[in-house]
Amino acid sequence: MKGSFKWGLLPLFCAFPAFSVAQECERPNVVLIYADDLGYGDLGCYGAKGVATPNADSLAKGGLRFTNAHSVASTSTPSRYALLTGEYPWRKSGTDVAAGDAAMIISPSQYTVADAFKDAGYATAAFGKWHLGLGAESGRQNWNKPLTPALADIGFDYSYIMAATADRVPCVFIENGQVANYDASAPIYVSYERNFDGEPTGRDNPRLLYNQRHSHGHDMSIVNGIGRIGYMKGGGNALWKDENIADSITLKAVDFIEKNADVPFFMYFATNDVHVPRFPHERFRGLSSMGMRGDAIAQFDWCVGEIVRALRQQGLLDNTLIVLTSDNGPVLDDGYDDGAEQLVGEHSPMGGLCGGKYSAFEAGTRVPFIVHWPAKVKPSGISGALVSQIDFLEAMAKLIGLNGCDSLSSDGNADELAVWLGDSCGGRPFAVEMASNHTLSLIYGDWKYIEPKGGPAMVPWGPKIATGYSTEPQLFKKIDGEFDETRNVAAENMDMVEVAAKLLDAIKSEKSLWFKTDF
Ligand code: NG6
Ligand code: CA
Repeated sequence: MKGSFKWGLLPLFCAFPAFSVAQECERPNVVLIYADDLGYGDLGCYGAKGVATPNADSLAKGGLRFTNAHSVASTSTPSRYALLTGEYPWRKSGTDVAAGDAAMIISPSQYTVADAFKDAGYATAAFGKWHLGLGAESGRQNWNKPLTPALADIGFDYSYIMAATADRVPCVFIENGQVANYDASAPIYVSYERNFDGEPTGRDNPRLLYNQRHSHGHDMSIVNGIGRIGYMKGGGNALWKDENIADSITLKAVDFIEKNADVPFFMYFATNDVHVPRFPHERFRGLSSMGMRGDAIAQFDWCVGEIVRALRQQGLLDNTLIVLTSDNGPVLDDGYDDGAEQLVGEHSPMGGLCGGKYSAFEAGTRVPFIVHWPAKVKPSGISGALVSQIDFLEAMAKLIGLNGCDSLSSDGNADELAVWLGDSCGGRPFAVEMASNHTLSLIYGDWKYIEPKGGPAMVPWGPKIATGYSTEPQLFKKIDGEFDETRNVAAENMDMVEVAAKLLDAIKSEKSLWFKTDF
């Protein structure tokens, strides 16, 4: 049985008694703009150098910008899983970075944020990067037929997505569970085990990599002159061109906004930018001083601008809640020779923090987080409150008048909505994050604890990123408002290590702990 939310006392109205009657009558649209690998320092309003992001900056100027917001993991699949379900990814096996032929990771019986919006009468849609699997059985999908289960089974009325990532096959868009623009003359076959006879690979045919060469991995099938992870055959006219991905998903999203202007809607808009392969459209080339990675940030910002423009054109901007954030922290060389390392210059994608994508250190999960809703959220706000994407489902359910979880307990907390909207500056007492080897970190007040688990000090397969892994407990203290992750103070503060370890154990063992403990 799928879980559901109980209706609040005023199901048709917003859950805020402070609202004016006019606002109560009209629940907001919700647009989640979910960037990929966009670092804490990658937007102008977070101090970016070498690239301008006027559209994201103007959302920050017109809304509330958070400086201590976290994704739930430092890689994509687990972060997305947590955001959509409200459950920590480490509670469920199979939520690590998914292959392009992974079966659907969120079970149709699980309650998702899309289900919540649907229950509240919203139109729902997902665009762009999915990376949470499709179909019933890994590696057994027939890509030439409708795939089930797909996004319609977890609450999305409409979807136009990439099955996994741009660097993983199959390199086609999936619209409502079927390959978009399907080309019957080129049936699609996918394998993550072996190549198909006669198909070139990046490993054996480097001269066919005319658009971008790999630096590590990404040497299997070649699509659009770029090597990928995994093998595929066919696709024909349905194959995407990397330089058009941002345009394709944005056009579909704008179309959705226009078609649903008269009903409340929830839109999950997950960009490929700024994930690898970074191959922005020609018109963005050279807009930054940082080569492809910076230009991909400019392209991301263009997408933001187009969505805002469409909302404004439809007269919807005032009563649309936009949340702009990222699935995990940044990486420079993530497997392609795109000049990211060489051209980064003065820019700090990590915003000066330690670590990056994959890491247990702060830059792994500290992400940009901007909330914009002119009808409700005051402009030009900056909040240092500790917030986490784990609360998205609960906060959204509260926003739309669903009140309390019926049959599922969640790791999120609905009351955080007040923080997200700037009505409270409290924030979470703690946040838990997962690094790529499943090391958990706990932020608790002025302390950050990284549990002892062990692992290499640097990401071992290519990216030059410190992992934060250790066999010893690590404890970092906030100094001048920021954790000093260069100095492990565990030995001098064993009492605090004990408190943090105990709290983390308690969180691991009980979902509803939040409601039972007085922090
Ligand atoms: C890694 C890929 C990397 C990226 C990452 C997932 C290699 C060598 N590296 O395995 O390029 O795809 O997985 O990134 O294959 S995420 O943002 O979707 O989690
Ligand atoms: Ca990512």
